[in-house]
This record gives sequence, structure tokens and C-alpha cells, in this order.
Amino acid sequence: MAVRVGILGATGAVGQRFIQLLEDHPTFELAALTASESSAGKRYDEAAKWRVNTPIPDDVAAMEVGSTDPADVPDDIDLLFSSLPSSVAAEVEPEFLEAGYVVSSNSSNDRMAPDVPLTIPEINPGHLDLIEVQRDERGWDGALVKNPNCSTITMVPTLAALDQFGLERVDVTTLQAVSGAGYDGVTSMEIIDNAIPHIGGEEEKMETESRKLLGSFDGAEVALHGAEVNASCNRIPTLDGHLESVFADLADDASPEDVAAAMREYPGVDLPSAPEQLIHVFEDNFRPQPRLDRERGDGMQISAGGIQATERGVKYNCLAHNTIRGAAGASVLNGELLAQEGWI
Ligand code: 11C
Repeated sequence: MAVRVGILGATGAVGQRFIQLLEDHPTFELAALTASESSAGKRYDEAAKWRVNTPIPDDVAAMEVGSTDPADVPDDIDLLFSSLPSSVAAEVEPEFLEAGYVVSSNSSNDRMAPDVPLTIPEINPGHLDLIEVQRDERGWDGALVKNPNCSTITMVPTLAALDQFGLERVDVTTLQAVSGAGYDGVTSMEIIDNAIPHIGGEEEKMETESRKLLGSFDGAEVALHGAEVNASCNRIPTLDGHLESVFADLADDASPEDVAAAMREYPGVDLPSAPEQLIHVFEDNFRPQPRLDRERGDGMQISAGGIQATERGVKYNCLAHNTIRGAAGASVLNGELLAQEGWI
């Protein structure tokens, strides 16, 4: 049976990706769009004035955008995806949770809240049980699951594959696409030939969220993973796709071949939007360059390569599509997990 879904914050860069990913979805049926007061009451194609992605399907273009007031959203919506700015989400999401809605959110507020599952289905699906804790403690009838920041999602699957070798410390430098900065970032592509040597707030997110994702869960709380994580984050002039250089210190001996095998064999999940293989490992340093590695697995696969030994472990590069695997696709996948696990 179809699951009726809606989008909170449908007109932004990630909102537009949600619409793209929900088109022809096997189980989710898009039935409600919401955005800020300035967009409410308009047709979607009038409200979403600037476009960063694909054309809007005709049926979605004609849909009326509602406000982010729960009273404005039909009661029969089973699942809401959220890509609201975090300051707005911090006010709006609890109103929907109190009203009994299940919310799969990409917004950065509350990701580190102890009772909120921060989940990547292939990494820590069991953390969803924190929903019981949040219902007990906050009295919500609904449920909230968050996905991590896009630069965190790009790296964490590779770290999860390495953890069997005793992950002790991670140093990572990112080169991030402008779409991560939303509308302002995309319009800044008019000024090409530029690189920005810092992204405020991004480093802390990578350092904390990755330890929560890899942390152990005893049914009541998540213990953060013990590895030290240090991130340095930068912006480069590409539209989509975050590229990261990772240096991982390992307690056990692991050759680059062992690490490549662990990444290649890291298990996927059986969900409609999940790639068959989570991590694609490039082992030929002189391979022909495909046009866009970020598009692998319809934008849902992580690419890794350049795996080399260091004195304390390994170094490698990884890349993922930041607004698909790193944002809207991550929330859709969490929504599919919520459905599979019976939370909706
Ligand atoms: C960027 N990663 O590229 C950010 C955008 O916490 O979800 C996503 C912010 C977030 O600037």
C-alpha cells in the first residue's frame, strides 16, 4: 500500500531533490508540499523560482504549497521529509511531532540530541529504537529520525568498513561543492575560479556526528565511538559532490588490499533507494575518468580510491553526491527504513 508523504521546506535545493527522488517511488506517494509563508498558497512551480536540479514533474508543478503549520497538512500523511533551515526546523519539527507525524529530517538541529536517532541505514539501523526513548521523554506521538551532514555521510561508510581494524583516529580534509551552501552557494558559481578555505560550523558536525553514527547503542543510549576525529572543511567551485581526503590510524595491521576488500564487501541494505553495493572502490590509479563519479548508483553510492599505507594506518579519498546521498536521498532512505521497521 502506498505511504503518503509530504515535504517540509519543499522549495529549496534539498526540497527540489526530494521531489526528484520521490517521482515514481515504488511506495511513497507525494501528497503535501510546505514552505515559508512567502510561498504558501502558490503553485509549486511559482514558489520554487530558482532551480538547481531537474525539471519539475507536471503534477508536482501544479500542486499548491502549504504553510509549515501542522493544521495546514492533511492528517492522512504518514511521513514528512524535512529540509527546513535548522533554525526554522527547531521550532516547526516539534509541532509536527507533537501532532503525531513521523518526520525524517535532513535539518541539522537536534542531530546530536541523545534521544534522536542519527541514522544511515547501512551503518546503524538499530539506533532507530531511540524513538521509544524520545516518545517516553518528550511525550511525542510522532517520531523523529535525522540523517547526518553531507560531508559526514561521504566519509562514515568508509570508516565503518575500517572499524574492524581498530579505528583509533581520523584526520579528514574536505573539498565541498557549492550546492551544500544552498541558493547562495549555487549563485556563487557565477564567480568561478575560486576556492574558500573554510566552512564555518562544518568541522564540528563531522567530528561529532561521525562518532555518534559509529557509536554503540544499548537500547537506551548511544555511546560515541572512541576514535578521535579531526576535520578541515573547504569549498571548491563544483556544483554537486563532496570530495574528502581521509587519514585513518588503525590499531591492527591492514594492507591497502585489506582495506579495499573491507570497503568493497561492506554490506548494503534491501531498501528501494539503496545502492546494491554501498562503496565502489577504484583500484586503478590511471583509470579513465568517468564523467561524474558522483552519479554512481543514481547518486547513492560512495566512491573511494587512492588507498595507500601510512605509518599508522591508511590514507584514501572518498566522494559522494552531497544533495542526493548526502541530503534528500539520505532522508528518503531513512523513511524507507522507518516503513520497513514498522514505525509508519
Ligand atoms: C555544506 N554540508 O556543504 C553543508 C551543507 O548540516 O546538513 C549541509 C548542512 C547540514 O555546506
